[in-house]
Amino acid sequence: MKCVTCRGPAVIDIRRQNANYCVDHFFEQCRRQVTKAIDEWKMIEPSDRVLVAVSGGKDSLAIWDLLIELGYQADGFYVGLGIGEYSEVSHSHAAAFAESRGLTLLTVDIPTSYGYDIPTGSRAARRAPCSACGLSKRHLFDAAALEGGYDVLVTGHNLDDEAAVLFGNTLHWHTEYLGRQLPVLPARDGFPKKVKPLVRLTERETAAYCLLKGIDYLVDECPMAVGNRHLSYKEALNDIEVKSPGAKHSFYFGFLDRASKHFAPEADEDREGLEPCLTCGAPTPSGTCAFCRLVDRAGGHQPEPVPVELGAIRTRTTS
Ligand code: Q46
Ligand code: ZN
Ligand code: ZN
Repeated sequence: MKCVTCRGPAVIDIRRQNANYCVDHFFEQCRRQVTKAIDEWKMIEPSDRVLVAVSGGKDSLAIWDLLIELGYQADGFYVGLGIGEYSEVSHSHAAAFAESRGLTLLTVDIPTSYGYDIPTGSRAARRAPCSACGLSKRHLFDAAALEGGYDVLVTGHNLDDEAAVLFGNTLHWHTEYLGRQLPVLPARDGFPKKVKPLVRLTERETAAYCLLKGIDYLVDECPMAVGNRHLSYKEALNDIEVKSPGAKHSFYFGFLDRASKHFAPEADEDREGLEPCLTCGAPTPSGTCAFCRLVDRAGGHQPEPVPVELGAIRTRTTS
């Protein structure tokens, strides 16, 4: 197997491109794909302050590393979910990566700051763990980006993630979500700009990137992911991809090119008419936001205001 660029020994084959790469040209290929996504979708300006949502897994550490390599000024943000050993190990990977490169990792620990954890809190609130977890993370990511004055929030969603979400939303015709499934969501009142620069790379490629770069990431799946439909959609798409290399790419990018605009009006309607949450000030259709209601039902509490330099998020108040 030879590298398509230099004819040296290749370490990875990328079937959807019908190409093999040596280590250096694979790194170059990853940087090229991320740059292409950033340029094509105007994701990040060179002077932007970037906040990367970091879980300690391969995708978030790979995109943090790639953004630093590409010269962006990027801090990391980690949310402790209180999922036992899984959370402890994931935090140690995120912290070790930041330390090894002299980067800043902001951290909010939900049990410490909000008084609940995802396994018991989701049960108490009668929500599926991933639903409570996703809601908590989205709220805290947005708050951290806005309160830290960051220009853009980066998440590590890759092509497999986006194709699987698209598959699920199409299967059930969640049209209000289809209009929002874009690699860039612009900033608007109460929401930071959110971007997904890894959408041109698969999870096999982000894993290979970390392995070849010596980035130690959390390999284990979250124990709460068992039975998660998202994983079964990924498996279904992987089966299709084996028989038809490039299927995921054409499914997702074909949707962006040809279909997503048809669903945009419905998604816009969904985001209109928001007002500040009575408890935390985050945008919500009315009254108290879904996150504050979750905190309440999960038996938690709102955090005490603490200085930002201690790494926690201050409580916002409505004006
Ligand atoms: S961390 Fe949270 Fe995932 Fe675990 S509880 Fe579900 S959503 S599976 S990305
Ligand atoms: Zn090469
Ligand atoms: Zn709120």
